[in-house]
Amino acid sequence: MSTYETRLTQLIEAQEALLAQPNAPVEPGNGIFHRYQNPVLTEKHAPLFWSYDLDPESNPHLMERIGVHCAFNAGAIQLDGKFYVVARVEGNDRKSFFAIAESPNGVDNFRFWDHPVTMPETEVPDTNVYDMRLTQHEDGWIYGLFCTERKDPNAKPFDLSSAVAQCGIARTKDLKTWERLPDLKTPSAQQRNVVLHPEFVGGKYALYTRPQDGFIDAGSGGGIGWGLCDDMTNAVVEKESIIDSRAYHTIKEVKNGQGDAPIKTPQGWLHIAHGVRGCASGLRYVIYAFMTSLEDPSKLTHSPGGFLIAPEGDELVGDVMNVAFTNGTIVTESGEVFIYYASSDTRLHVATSTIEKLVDYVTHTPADPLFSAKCVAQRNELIDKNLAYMAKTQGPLIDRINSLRVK
Ligand code: M1P
Repeated sequence: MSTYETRLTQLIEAQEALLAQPNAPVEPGNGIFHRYQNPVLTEKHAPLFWSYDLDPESNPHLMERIGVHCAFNAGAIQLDGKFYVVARVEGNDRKSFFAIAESPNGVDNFRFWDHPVTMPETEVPDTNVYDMRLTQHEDGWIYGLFCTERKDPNAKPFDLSSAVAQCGIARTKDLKTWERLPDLKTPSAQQRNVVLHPEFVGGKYALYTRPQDGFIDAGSGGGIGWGLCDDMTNAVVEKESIIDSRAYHTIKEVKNGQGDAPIKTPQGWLHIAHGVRGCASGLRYVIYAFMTSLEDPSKLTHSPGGFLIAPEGDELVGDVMNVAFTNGTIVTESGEVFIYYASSDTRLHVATSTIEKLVDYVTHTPADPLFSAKCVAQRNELIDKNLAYMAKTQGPLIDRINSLRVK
């Protein structure tokens, strides 16, 4: 066999095995959601014909020509019973693009479509596009809101890092053909993590924003914002108000951002978001949840303390360490919730739960008391409740818990 044939056989076999690999929940989990054994999407899921020239005449060593580096932060949607994610795929050249992958069950067997998304541009070319949120709006369109990043026109001559982030907007009916609309205009210098609410509010489109002064720093901005606009074909938010603020010494001290569009539940709009804090190893990104009112989606009603999902194990390592980030969820008719989250800007995972469990979590997890002494008091309240319950209850399981205690 030639080098070409040997390598092609190895590559095909490795990819076939990866794509066919079943995924299973990791037990026992924490009762709120289940993690899964394997990521659902990685750079190795990219079709071989995206990276290799498969013609032995022009590529006798079967070398990669245009490498795919990672596949992560994905928007998500269910259409006709199938699960689709629109992933942020990054080439070896650092540029991201969008690509759709589909799965029959949402947890494994994700396969990319043959071509990435061809996203039309506005008059100002996007240097980089990423983190699309898909919203099936009641106006009949599926909107994709994403970050469009361009070089800062005011950067000093040798500053090749300063950038401006804004919200790009596109819409589609089938995920195949996309109509690009003008970028969102807001009072803020920069925007990232903008998400469209799925319903009209008072006859207007409603948007979750994330005002920020600089490309990385929220500065005087930050918090999850809220604004209304008349027309998505020329989207302008004139006034932003903050519905979920940053707070000192919490998981969202430095910045936060809405994940996917909120989920409508009988108790309120359930939001899954990300929060960022600083630490000695840099920024730490975790996923958290909160709830807003059905009557007024901009009114915070429940704010459980701490994170819902934090990066752990292999998830901690990647291109940008210590990151759990989400911009895609799918809710099935039966109330199952698929939270697509990426780890360390490298790969995509799924966590599954149900509306019932997440509402229970959001409505029964106490808020962050903000001070250590108050956290101890909060925990002691739970401990005392449990010890009282264990004292008055008998049975083999309670006996086993008791056997684990210091006597
Ligand atoms: O690198 C971590 C994340 O950083 C950005 O998120 P935020 O705007 O909250 O800082 C985004 O670039 C995101 O894609 C990335 O995962």
